[in-house]
Amino acid sequence: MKKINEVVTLLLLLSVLVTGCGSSVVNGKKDNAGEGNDAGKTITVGFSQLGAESDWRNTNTQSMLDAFDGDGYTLIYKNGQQKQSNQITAIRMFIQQEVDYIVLAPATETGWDSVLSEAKEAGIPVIIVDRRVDVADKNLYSCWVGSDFELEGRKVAAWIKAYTEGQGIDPSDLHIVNIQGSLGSTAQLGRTRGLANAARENGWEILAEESGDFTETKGREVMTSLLKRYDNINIVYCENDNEAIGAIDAIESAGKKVGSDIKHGEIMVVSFDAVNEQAIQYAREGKISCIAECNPLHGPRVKALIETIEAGGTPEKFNYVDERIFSSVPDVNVIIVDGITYTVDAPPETQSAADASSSG
Ligand code: GYE
Repeated sequence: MKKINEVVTLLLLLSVLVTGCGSSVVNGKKDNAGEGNDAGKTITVGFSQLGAESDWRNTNTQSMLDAFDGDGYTLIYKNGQQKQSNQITAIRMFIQQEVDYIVLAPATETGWDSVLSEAKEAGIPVIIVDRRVDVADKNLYSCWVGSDFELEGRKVAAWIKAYTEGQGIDPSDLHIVNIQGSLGSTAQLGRTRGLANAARENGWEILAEESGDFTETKGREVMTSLLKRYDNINIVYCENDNEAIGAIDAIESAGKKVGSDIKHGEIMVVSFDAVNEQAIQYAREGKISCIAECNPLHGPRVKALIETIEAGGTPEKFNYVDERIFSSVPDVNVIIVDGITYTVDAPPETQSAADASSSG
């Protein structure tokens, strides 16, 4: 019996040693001790992604997987399938697994107080990525990185204003429908606010605001029903590219033409993201008149934040990404928002060109 016990102890010891050594080699790559990690330490990151609703989202997921592939990191990825309850379950699982960091890309802003308190009690730092969380105690998370969604909306609104003024179109002749993103998400709230405020200030008519849930299918469905309800729509503000692709399909199927010549009956489509290749192509052709870029490549940014914390630093609480605005309509070269001038760029030639020049 004593002998068996000794063998078991030896085996246990061996397995601990093997796992210990394994921590310096993850996914076949050497641990990168020079970049903020302690030599030989594997950092485990639990990433709760909200879903896979759009091309933006899939590119964002890939960026995270790539950034944490090797170099002393292990990433546990969980797809929330568009449900906050799944994300809450994932976070509780990460807490049980005693991960080193939790990265959360939240579906909606509200409803995170309890689970983030649990993470805090467990001493696990939380980094929020993309959309935001609205929690009473901001200390429940370390920091956030993402886009200024309201600014994106204001940029598109500024472009609409500059373009239509240049065309001599009376503001009261703008009849806009807003195909919104998933309701309650920061991207929806900001983009909707950006348009709604501009419409009020300029005297544009917003005929309807309806959610297309950031998907092509819903975008098509919502646009089809809006075209039946209103016969004077001349601007369609889609809160992402996938919705825009669906909406364009619906407009063309109804026998109408998309484009910027709204004085001659075309229906103008504007959008957000510039990630989906089809949408960028539509922007080159003028089927989408203007796209505000929303940059999904947050993997390396999240990694840099973790490295700052690992090195004993405190990252900035809110980290914004710089973004551009694209149009192939020649009339508007610059827009001004809050006294800042943004040049309006030609849509990128390829998706990789868009990624390559996206820094910030
Ligand atoms: O614009 C949309 C995605 O939160 C910025 O979510 C993100 C938005 C993005 O589904 O395509």
